[in-house]
Amino acid sequence: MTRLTTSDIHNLGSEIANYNSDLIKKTGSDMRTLVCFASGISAERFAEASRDYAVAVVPITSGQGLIGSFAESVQSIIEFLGYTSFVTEHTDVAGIAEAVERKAHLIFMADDDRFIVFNVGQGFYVDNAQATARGYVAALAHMAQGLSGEDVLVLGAGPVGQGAISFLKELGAQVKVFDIKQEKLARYQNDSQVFTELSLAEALRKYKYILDATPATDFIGFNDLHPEAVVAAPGIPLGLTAEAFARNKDRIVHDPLQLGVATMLAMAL
Ligand code: 2YC
Repeated sequence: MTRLTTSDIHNLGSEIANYNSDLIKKTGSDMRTLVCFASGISAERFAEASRDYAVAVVPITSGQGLIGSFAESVQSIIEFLGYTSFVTEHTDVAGIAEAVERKAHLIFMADDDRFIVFNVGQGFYVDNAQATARGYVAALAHMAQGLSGEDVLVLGAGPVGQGAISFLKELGAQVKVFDIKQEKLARYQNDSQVFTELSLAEALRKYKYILDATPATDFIGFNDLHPEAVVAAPGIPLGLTAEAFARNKDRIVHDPLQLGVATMLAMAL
C-alpha cells in the first residue's frame, strides 16, 4: 500500500469544495451521492446520521509516524459531508480513550498498514481499501451511466483491485483484470464474470472503462489508451502519464484520500 506524503494532501481541506464540484462535472453526482451508492445507504439515512453522529480522527505515531496534515485532511472531508468531527488532542491509545470519552460514534485511525474507521456502538470497522474500491467503482459507474453488461478493465489485484472486482460483479459488469504478478489472478480462474488479461498494452487499447488500482506510476501513456477512455484511478501515484491525464482529465477521477474516506464514513454508519 502506498504511503501518502504531506505534499499529496497539504491543501486538501481548503480545496474540498472545488474537488466536489469537479466530481459533479465528471460523474454527474456529488460525493454524498456517490458514497451512498457505494455503501448502499439512502441519502436520508446519510443525512439523518449526520445529526447524531460524532466522528473522531486519532493521529497514530507508530511505525513511520505521523503524516503532516493527514488527520486534519481526514477530518475536513468528514466535516464537508456534514458530520461533527474532531481530531483528538492525544495520539495513539490516549487518543482512542479521548475519542470514547468525547462520545465519538466513529473513530478514524491509520497506522502504516491499516486505515480503518471503527463504529464504537455497533462494534465493527470498515477498511479504507474496501471503501476506496467501492467509492471508485461508484464514480466509474456514474461516469459510464451504468456498468451492467459493460467490459471494465481492472489494473491490479491487490486489496483495492479485489474490492473493486467484487463490486463490479454486483453491478453486472464483465470484469477483465490484469496484474503484473499473474499468481495474483489465480483466485479468478473459475470465475465466469472475471477474465484475466495477459497483455497490458492490448487490454488498455481494447477497453474503454478502466479502474487503475496499482501503485505503479507513469505506465499508461496517451497513445496506450482507448480513444474514449474513462478512468477511475484510486491507485497512488497516478498510473497515467501527465500527458495522458491532461488529455483525458474530464474523464479521470483520481484523488489521494477524499473518495475513500467519504465512502468509509458512509459504510461505517
Ligand atoms: O498521521 C497518521 O496518523 C499516520 N499514522 C497516517 C499513516 C497513513 C498511512 N497510509 C497511507 O498513507 C495510505 C493512504 C493512501 C490511505 C491508506 N493508506
